[in-house]
Amino acid sequence: MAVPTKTTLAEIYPEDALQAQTTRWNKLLSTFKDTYGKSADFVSRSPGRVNIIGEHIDYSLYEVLPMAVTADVLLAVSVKPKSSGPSTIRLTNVNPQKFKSTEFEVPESGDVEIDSSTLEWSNYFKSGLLGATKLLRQKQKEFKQSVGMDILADGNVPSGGGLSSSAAFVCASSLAVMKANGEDKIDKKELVEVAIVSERSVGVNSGGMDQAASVFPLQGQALYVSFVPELSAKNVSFPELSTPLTFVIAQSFVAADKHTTGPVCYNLRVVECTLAALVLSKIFGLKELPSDAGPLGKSLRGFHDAYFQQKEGVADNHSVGAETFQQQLQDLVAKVDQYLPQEEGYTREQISQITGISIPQLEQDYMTKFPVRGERFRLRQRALHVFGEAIRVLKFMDLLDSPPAQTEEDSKKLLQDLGALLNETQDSCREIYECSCPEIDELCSLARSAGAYGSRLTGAGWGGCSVHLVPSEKVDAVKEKWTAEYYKKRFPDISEEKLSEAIVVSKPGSGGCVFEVN
Ligand code: NG1
Ligand code: MG
Repeated sequence: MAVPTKTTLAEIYPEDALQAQTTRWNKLLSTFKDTYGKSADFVSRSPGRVNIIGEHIDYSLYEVLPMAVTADVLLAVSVKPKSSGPSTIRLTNVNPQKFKSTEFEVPESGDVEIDSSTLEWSNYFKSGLLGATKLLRQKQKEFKQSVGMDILADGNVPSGGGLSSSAAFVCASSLAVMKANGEDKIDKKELVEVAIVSERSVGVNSGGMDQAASVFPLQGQALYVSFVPELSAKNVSFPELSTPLTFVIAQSFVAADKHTTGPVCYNLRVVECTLAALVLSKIFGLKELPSDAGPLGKSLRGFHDAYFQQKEGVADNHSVGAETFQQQLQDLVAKVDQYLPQEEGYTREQISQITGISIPQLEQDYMTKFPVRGERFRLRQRALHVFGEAIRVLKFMDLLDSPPAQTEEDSKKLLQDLGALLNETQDSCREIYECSCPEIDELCSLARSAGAYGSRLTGAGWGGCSVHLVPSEKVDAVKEKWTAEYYKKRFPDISEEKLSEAIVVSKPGSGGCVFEVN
């Protein structure tokens, strides 16, 4: 399916957001004119996302269930005529104090260089450019380098806030470059794949959920994303209930900057999961694990499928039914419990001994491109979380599929069951994946005490955002509780404006698009 081209804002945003968005877009287009002395040709747009369930399992290639939010990145673009020699890209932001204007040349080779040791907002554009350039080479025989572009960016997804501002920016960038270079029908799947790989060139060993959630969704629906046997996505409707399903998102205002914390947080988790897969395959005597589409080429899902194919005689584990798959996961939880007993983690020496791979080789293959720091790798805990979380996603999907609730009581029961799964995810993230933080834990307990059915961190964690399933009649009570006991206590000088940004009641939004300016 192709990324849609839209011509009115009503096709992009829900009704209650239209007025504010119209003001924002008008300002973007008029600032573009003031900055560059001409009109923009088009705007590429890609939203942030909130993950409903399936945390830290995308890079292990298990299914996840995010949804797009209304907040997004807009890139207003004017395309320069094709010329010989290097082409120039000018990049400015509606918030020039925070995001400095830059200008750079695309060399004739087409490949810009990215210095991933610095945290530069233009790096995210460059990574999108790099990815799109590769794709354009496949599509257009003669293609070498992108045309020049003048760009004005406006993003309102909070950065470091767990709503995936980075993926929104990278997707909007790749989309802008594709469109500027003459591609009018851009395949959604190709764009997502390009954006996933692109984001890794900024130094984060990203899964793939965020980019999928930024591109695929249709207005009003969540997105079930699968990574094997290949990337695919299914739009998911929420059941109609007498008390509508409402997700409330609350910022912790603890910035979780993956760029600096990567070696001990996000990237370390990716390595731990990969090492767990290697160790488990060795313990169970599997033949070489297949190289898969995961960030480090080997994954827990790869181990999972190989185990049942090689040991239990399943012909193709990708085609077993949901029920069998859930049983397999239960089985794997029990196996991890038995065969990976070390609570204190595994040293490099121990991992090397079990796998028969030398330490330098392990470091070279799994810890060099994205450096990590850590003496012990908590394989037991990480694998338990991943298999357990994959089970919760399946249970959540089952509940969404269950027959329509007949009575008020049925509705309530469904919401409670969904909420209980979210709470279990939070417990697992806090206790065994160790990716929560005291502030998020506090937001969750406050919400539950004010009537939320389920509360948890969303996104990478260690700060950022939280998501809560709240019955609509309790939304105000939950908001009041947070305001009084979290925001005003921790940030006594917080402005009303900041407070209004802190809490968002979000309906599922629509994915990326191109908007033609006429
Ligand atoms: P955030 O930090 O919210 O963008 C990250 C990863 C996801 C996924 C989640 C955890 C990137 C771009 N995104 O999300 O792929 O692994 O953490 O579920 O790295
Ligand atoms: Mg991100």
